[in-house]
Amino acid sequence: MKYLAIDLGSSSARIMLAEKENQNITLTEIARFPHCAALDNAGHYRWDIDHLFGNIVEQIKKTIEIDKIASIGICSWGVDYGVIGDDGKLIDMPYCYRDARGENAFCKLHQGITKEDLYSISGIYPNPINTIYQLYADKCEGRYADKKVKIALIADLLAYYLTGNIRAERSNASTTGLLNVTGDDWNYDLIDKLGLDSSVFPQIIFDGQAYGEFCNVPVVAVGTHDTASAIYALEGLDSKTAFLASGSWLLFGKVLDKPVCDKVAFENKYTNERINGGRVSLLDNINGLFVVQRVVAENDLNYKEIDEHIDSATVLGELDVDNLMSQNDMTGDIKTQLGISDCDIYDLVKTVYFSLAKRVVVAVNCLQQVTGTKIEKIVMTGGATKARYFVETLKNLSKIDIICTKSEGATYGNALRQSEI
Ligand code: LFR
Repeated sequence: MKYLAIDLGSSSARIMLAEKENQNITLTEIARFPHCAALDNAGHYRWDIDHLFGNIVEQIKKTIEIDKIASIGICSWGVDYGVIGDDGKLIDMPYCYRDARGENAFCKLHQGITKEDLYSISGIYPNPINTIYQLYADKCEGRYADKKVKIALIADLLAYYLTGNIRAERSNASTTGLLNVTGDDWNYDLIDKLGLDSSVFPQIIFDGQAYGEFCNVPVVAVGTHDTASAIYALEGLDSKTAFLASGSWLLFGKVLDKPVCDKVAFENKYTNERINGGRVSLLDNINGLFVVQRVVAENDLNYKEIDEHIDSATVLGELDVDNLMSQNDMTGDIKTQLGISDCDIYDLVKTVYFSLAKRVVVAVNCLQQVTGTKIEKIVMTGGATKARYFVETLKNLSKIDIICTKSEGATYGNALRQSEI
């Protein structure tokens, strides 16, 4: 059987053909599109979704003409959404969660409800990137006040483009911060309390259900949040084993049956997202390879050269990686944190990897406190599995066994879920 797994990451989107034979899944890359958010005329970061989806749909059409495909599954980065008008069209291009409007709305929203209360209602740690703040910003700006609209998170939006049906798969919907803590539906009390329009939220569906069809091929819901699919691909996640799903972010945590939203979890900033089958990933959302990607782009570096220089480079100090979010001068921000005006660029890159590893070690200690269980193993997936120095440093600093698995974890988990339907 063959499946199409579409994995929309926030720095690159991939389409892979997955083939299952004797319980083994092999992935063949059909297309990959690097992309990024860009400033609009009003100075806001938005995604050029029409362009990205146009390319993807073209590739899907080509593939299903040639191969017999059993189903199509889509996963994407979380929290961002498109707003669809009653003519069925996107009202405008989706905002990027890195845009400053989330921060502004965060302050306003918490004038009316405390972070602690919000956390106990949804289990989601209050993070300015979350959809709840973006929707609150929409409300305050009157963005679609006079229109009848629906919202669709990015994976659901592509599924809508393909099938004409607007749904919200649970795992990605949990990243909005607007689901019940039980994870089964939107929390309409919270939605009302915030003054949001409850009619914009689509029907919730679960992984394994279908959105509809595209050219007679079923479009099925996998864990549509890329983190959920990445975790689904991992084996051996027992009570002493944590996961580290890496990409633009480092998602470090544990899989549980129920959310933990007590004081200790709140103080340690652990969030309870939903994954396949309604289980919970209790995780810390740590800034990740985005920092390295920005430095690479700004200094015209490449990863092969980084790998060649990194052993002889020097760590210049420890960075506060949680505060490295710049989209246009990451290198400058790092130097400012280090209190230097000039340095060897490979020293700077090594310092970033070192600081990211240190930050994960902090998260390990916090997770142990939150769950009361010692972590003995970390199973890693995603791009950082290829960053040799990062993995070695994490191993040395944490003194924990690190198992590196697939670098394309989300795509694999997406295909795996399809193959079980
Ligand atoms: C990873 C991820 C994280 C989410 C961030 C923004 O790709 O989906 O889980 O916090 O991107 O959506």
